[in-house]
Amino acid sequence: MIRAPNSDSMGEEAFYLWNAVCKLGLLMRSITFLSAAFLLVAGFGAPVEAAQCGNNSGGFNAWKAAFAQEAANAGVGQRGLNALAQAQYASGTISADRNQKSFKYTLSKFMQVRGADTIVAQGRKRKARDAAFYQSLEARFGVPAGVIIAIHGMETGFGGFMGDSAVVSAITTLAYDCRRSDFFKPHAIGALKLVDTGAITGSTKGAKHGELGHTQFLPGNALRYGIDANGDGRVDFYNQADALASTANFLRQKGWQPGKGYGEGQTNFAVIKQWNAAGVYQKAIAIMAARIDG
Ligand SMILES: [Ca+2]
Repeated sequence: MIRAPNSDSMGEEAFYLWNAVCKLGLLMRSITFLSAAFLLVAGFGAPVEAAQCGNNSGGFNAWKAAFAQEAANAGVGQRGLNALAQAQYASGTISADRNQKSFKYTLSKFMQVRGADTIVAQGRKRKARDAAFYQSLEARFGVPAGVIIAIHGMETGFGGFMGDSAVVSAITTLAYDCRRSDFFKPHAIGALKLVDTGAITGSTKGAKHGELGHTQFLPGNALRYGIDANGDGRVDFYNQADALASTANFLRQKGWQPGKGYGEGQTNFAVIKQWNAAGVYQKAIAIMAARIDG
């Protein structure tokens, strides 16, 4: 049977779709309301309107139905659309987003708080232990080991903690939330396309803003810069080789110049700025990288 949607969460658009679903009820017995809504939107040419953002969970289901049309138009396939249908409003992501603290530390305080000395010490060991791998990254992308290792250490403690929020739910919730919808929508589309390719599933976990894997790529960047470095045919941001090669690829595509310096004021420092917008973060990466490479 088709389950009636929760009236509390039904917007005008969802109501329209629900009526249409009821008319087609005999056809739709075995599928859920949302799947039916997606089929109508994607398959039967229902009117297209931009998905309406919201500031709480109330409009999320109606938004998902409308966003499915935008996603389909952007090339998202059935697996991605199914993951969207199953996405849950991520309250934890929204409270984290509302309470985000800006980087107000001085550089030395920031480096202390983030454990820069430990990252450098561990990073030097990692570089020595896996020298051939980091040399292959530099040969292919031009980015020295220290930069990749410093980012890896800073983002997840070398893969020690990669997050516990469902990526598709987190990123679609941020795309729905009115605050920064335009910024997150392309990443939501990216996440759904990653589901299409098999790089992630609807239940893959990441950080609060949907960042993925060892170096915490936002999904749109993951889709664009992802590399299958271990040759298993799949881009997997939870595989260290894939994630680090993808990070080097990101930096190269953003203009990294092999052989040029990356310290503050040098050519490649501008590329480090593309990785993270916070000034203290950028400087900390450059300093730690030089200590790892030195
Ligand atoms: Ca792979």
